[in-house]
Amino acid sequence: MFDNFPLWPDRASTAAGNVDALFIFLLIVSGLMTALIFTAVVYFSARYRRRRGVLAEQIEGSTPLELTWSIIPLGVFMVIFMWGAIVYFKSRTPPRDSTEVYVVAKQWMWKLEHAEGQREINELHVPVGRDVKLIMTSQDVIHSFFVPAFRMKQDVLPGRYTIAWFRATKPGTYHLFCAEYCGTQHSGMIGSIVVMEPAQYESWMSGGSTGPLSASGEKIFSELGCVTCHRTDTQGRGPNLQGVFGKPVLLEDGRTVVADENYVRESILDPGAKVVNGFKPVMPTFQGLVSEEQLNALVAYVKSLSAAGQTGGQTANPASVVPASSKAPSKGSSQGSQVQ
Ligand code: HEC
Ligand SMILES: [Cu+2]
Repeated sequence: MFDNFPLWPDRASTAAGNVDALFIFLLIVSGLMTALIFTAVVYFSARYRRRRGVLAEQIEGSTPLELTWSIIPLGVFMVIFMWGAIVYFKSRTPPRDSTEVYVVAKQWMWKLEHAEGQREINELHVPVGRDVKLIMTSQDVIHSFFVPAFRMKQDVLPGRYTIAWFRATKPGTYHLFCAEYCGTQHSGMIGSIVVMEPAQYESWMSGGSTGPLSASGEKIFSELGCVTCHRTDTQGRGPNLQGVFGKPVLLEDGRTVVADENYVRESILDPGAKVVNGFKPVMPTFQGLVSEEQLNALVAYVKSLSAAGQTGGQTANPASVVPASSKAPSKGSSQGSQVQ
């Protein structure tokens, strides 16, 4: 009977079960509360209805009663809060070593670019069981990347990166929607996520790549003259970018920031916003000179300069919800020369 009327979308990611469990819990708690209130309303209206000759008794309050109805809800709300926070932080923190996909949204399509080089439009192929990190930005207005089967929805904003991630658990084809009204053809801004068995995915991957994104980034890096200042020794006018990504950077004004995707992006578009300690603010802005795709390639390239040995790139703070501090990579070489 419910074949054409599913109560839930497919559960096809590791997050789906967690989100649903919390949702069902909220439903049960609200349902019980509603039932309790309704029963009380009906019972009290019968039991204490107005009767001839009976005067209402004045009650001065009851400490035990008030404590009870304060403490029990507090407990319930703390459970909801903790549970919600756990599910939220899990969904906000891409695991290290995720496969990376750059997403550029525009009216009215999704452009997807795998770090390995494959480009797709309105379709994203991913393997089952692998963590996939999405590094997303918009070329025009605000969009939102929504995959109901993964219980994943993240706004995609112009001028910055937002991060999302998922691990698909079931092969299949799932809907991708834009969930933020973005103009007349918003409803047509749809696509699909194709989840494949690893072997199938490998053979899909081997077809038609133009080489890794970081390689195109390297090309742009020399074409735009970044190499003249950012050399691989200490003689350049700008910092050596090797090992910078994912590490804390000490700034001129004494602040320390983690070099995540948004930091690299800002360094290119608005170099004066965060000046690296010990350097002059001589870097020109590249605002208007690079497309979103080129920016993604440059970010991928800068990231690849830190990838040797270990992937340093997985520490970006999604949507800047967590202060950077202790999340910085902790292994051996993390104390770069720019850190005190
Ligand atoms: C005229 C020299 C010059 C050019 C050209 C230049 N930069 Fe820079 N860059 C600098 C300097 C100086 C700094 C450090 C001061 C600052 O943060 O503004 C810097 C900082 C950076 C940072 C932050 C580095 C860190 O250690 O935190 C990144 C990333 C960066 N540049 C990328 C680029 C890219 C990509 C290009 C090419 C599109 C480029 N730069 C072109 C001089 C340059
Ligand atoms: Cu949209």
